[in-house]
Amino acid sequence: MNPTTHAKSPAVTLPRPRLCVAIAIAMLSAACAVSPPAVEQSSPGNRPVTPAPTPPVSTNSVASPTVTTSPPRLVDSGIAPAASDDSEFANFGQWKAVSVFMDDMVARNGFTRAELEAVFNKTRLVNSAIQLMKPGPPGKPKNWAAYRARFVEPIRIKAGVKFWNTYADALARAEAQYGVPAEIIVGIIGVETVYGRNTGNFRVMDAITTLAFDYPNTPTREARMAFFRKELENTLLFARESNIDPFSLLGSYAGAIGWPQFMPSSIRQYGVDFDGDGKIDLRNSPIDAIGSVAHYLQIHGWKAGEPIVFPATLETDTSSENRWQAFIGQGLEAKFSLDELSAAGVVSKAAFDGYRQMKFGLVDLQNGTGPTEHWLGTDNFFAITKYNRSFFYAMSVVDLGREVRAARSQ
Ligand SMILES: [Ca+2]
Repeated sequence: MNPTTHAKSPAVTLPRPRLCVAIAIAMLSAACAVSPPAVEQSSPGNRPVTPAPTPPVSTNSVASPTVTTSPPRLVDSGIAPAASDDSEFANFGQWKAVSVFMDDMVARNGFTRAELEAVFNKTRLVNSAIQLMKPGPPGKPKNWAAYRARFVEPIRIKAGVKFWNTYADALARAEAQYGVPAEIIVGIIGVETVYGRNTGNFRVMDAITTLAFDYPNTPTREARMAFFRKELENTLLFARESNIDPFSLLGSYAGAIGWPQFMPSSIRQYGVDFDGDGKIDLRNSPIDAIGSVAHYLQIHGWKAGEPIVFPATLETDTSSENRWQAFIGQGLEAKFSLDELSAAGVVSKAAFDGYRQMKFGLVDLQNGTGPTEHWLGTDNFFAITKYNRSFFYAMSVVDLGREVRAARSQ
């Protein structure tokens, strides 16, 4: 989900609404990507409108302690990071759509109009966020080998070994608690941000507000703006719940935050205070990032101890009549039995040897003009695609994690 990472990524294999940045287009990702489920936490907005029963009126002049039960307000620290250089004042507070949004936040979440106007009058429009969301030029054919080479390479592997050694205890604890292997957590954080190196320096308020109200003119513009307005709501709620200045949040051009590039809604739903300091901070706490990634995958279907993906070949002779083609592009889930796959000409000896009862999905990794690779993905493989809706992404995570583990054991 890292904007930087994604922006550079080659074509992705699936159409995506993305999680994070990924969204973007080109690529995008996680935690981001996932469209946020309904917010489950109780928020001030869900509190009863009726105030608590009024205590008996005191006849003396001592102030009643109950007078201080005002709802939490957004923090204005006055020391928020500077906006990015390519941003500009856009007077968002005067935009009609922003005004409608503010009214909605007042009605549903208990913000005051005044505090929201104060925020949007300081929010800036990020030109590069708009540019980066525009579709790229007609692409070359998707190329798994080229994509993989960007993410599974010596610099990232070396950084992964260092990361694993530094945070071995937290990784082991996350694996024990959530059932997600350390190497998968290591793979995701490496692909996302090269272990915290590329987390982005855009003010999240600026980036998300820009995309929520001035998304480029693409076929999916309305849906994308709705997505970012939901993220904007979550940004404001997260800041208020965490008692932090919303402008203190920094992230990618798409608003993805920290080492794992979580969108604000994902932080609120899946973020974990894994270092126990009382707050979820995915930008400054790699340990919180580790716990949050593992929790995210667990919630999205990771099954402890089960395999992830198996190499497969296809029978393209006349006897199978290429019936395997019916299993291409069948969504991001493992829903086919080995029996029905093999009847259609999909061969995977490793899967047949030990996992006859599992369900699989057929994964195709196109290699430009070269031959396409095929694999059988399990629920665990598809859990990774919930982080970023791309076969290329998920396979890169698996491969990087495995390479880091191998390098670490040498
Ligand atoms: Ca923490």
